[in-house]
Amino acid sequence: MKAFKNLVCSILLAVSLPAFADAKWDMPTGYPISNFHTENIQRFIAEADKAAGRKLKITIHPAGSLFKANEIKRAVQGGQAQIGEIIISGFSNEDPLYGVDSIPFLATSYQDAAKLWKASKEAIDQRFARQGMKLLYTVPWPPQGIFSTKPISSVDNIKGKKWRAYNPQTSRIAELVGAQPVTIPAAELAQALATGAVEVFMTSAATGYDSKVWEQVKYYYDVRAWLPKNAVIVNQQAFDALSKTEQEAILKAAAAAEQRGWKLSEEKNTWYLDQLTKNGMKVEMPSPQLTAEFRKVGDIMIAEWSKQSGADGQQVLSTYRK
Ligand code: PCA
Repeated sequence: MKAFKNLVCSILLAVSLPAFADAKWDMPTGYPISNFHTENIQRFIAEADKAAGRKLKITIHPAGSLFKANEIKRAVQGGQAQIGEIIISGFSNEDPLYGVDSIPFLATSYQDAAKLWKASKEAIDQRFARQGMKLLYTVPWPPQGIFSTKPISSVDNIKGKKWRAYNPQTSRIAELVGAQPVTIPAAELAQALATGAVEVFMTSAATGYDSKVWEQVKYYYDVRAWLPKNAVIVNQQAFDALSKTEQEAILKAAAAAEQRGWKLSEEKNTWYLDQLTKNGMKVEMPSPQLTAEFRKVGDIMIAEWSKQSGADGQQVLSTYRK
């Protein structure tokens, strides 16, 4: 009897859902469905919908399937997608403030990344607001290291190599170390490796795992140079069109997703690193020389950023360093 009742309930629910769902949103993301960011988003969606009384139907479109990663911000701004996930630093050509979390060796631990986010949140919120969007929450990627098909003990080993970049900072690093940068979204990394278009790149163990890079790439240097953040952003008009209950449901689910996501990123990083080893990769600390050379790159980039980012940037740096 209970099973029958449940069945009737779910049929009724299934039939009645579309009629009650007063917001149907599309949510493009750039990363695969099993990535920890995407899993976190799926929980965010489920919680927001539940708290809104099943009135928010948000459909996730992962791995650049609806919009490519670099198109998502504009799609949300223009309302082609109501909500989406982006990597903030991917847009630092628009405004240097978007790139603060991707300056090498400015913030290299979860604790410092959180401190930097606290120091930069207001300025970054303002920038999205000026563009007609609202930032709902951020979650960092695990610390960024160097993946390479060949062993690397100094910057000399990287010179002239095909270097995959995912934001302006990773392109700039390539220039500074004399590699050849080519921008490739995460969703296309495995393919680029398979065709030999990429020999070396910086990213997290998470993306290394997602892209099964061990098929071509044998070395990972755990440099921990920065923790770039993804942000979930919403079109402000779409948000304003919701009822108060729905808005509150989204904000509450977003706050929970931010907390959960930061923890998940840190906890899963160890697991991701283990998977690299298990799949035959050498996971090592960088040599002292490589570390020193990359630190120099970081110093140059901090100086460049300080200049480009003006008074707001100075403010962020001084608050962060306090
Ligand atoms: N993965 C994403 C961004 C940073 C990361 O760890 C990528 O490689 O595109």
